[in-house]
Amino acid sequence: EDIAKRLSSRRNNGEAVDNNDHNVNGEGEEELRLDTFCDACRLVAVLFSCLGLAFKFAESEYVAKVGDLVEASKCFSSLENILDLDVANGTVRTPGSHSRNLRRVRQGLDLIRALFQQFLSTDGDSLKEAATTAYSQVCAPYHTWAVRTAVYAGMYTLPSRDQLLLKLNETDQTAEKKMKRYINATLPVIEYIDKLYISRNITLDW
Ligand code: 1PZ
Repeated sequence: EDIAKRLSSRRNNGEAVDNNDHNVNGEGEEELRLDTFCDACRLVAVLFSCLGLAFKFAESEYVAKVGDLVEASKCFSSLENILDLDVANGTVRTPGSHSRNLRRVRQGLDLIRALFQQFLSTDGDSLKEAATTAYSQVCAPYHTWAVRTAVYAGMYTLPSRDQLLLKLNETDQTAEKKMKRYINATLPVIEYIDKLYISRNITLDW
């Protein structure tokens, strides 16, 4: 819930990620602050504790990438700044670069968004199915064969839907409300991040 709150309170402060925003990079537009973004990203960590051992790798990957952005936030105030630096250095897609890690974190946020959407739109007690669909849509196309295989194998170890709700200390109703808030708060931010790349002629096929 906190992540939704932080992301949406930021949106209320500035118009930079408004829905029909045509010039996110235009002069006078408010940028998304990197430290604010990182604070929100860190809150996702609670979810990992519910997924079990098989997803420890996903957790350490995500935490490492957010950690790199936290480091970067000491020198760079906005998301645009880190992209501009990597564009200038030709390191946008270089493993370990801030711009690459930002893209990965964005994919993590989007994965959770897709998972929540699956969770809300399907009945039954299978979290595996919702997670598999979400992963196939959002992350699988960009992951290596080895990673994909490991993730699909790990899906068998996921808790059931009801077990997850129990661990999160939520009911169907409270979870629905919070997941919807997350989806609504995250979508414009994801779109905003994509535009940062696209407006610099960087494709998103990686
Ligand atoms: C109840 C929720 C169930 C959801 C289950 C979905 C789990 C997805 C697991 C994804 C594993 C990613 C493993 C590692 C991928 C790396 O190859 C890439 C490449 O990084 P690079 O080459 O740039 O160094 N790393 C990432 O994509 C990092 C971020 C992925 C983490 C996503 C986690 C999302 C949160 C899951 C739900 C809490």
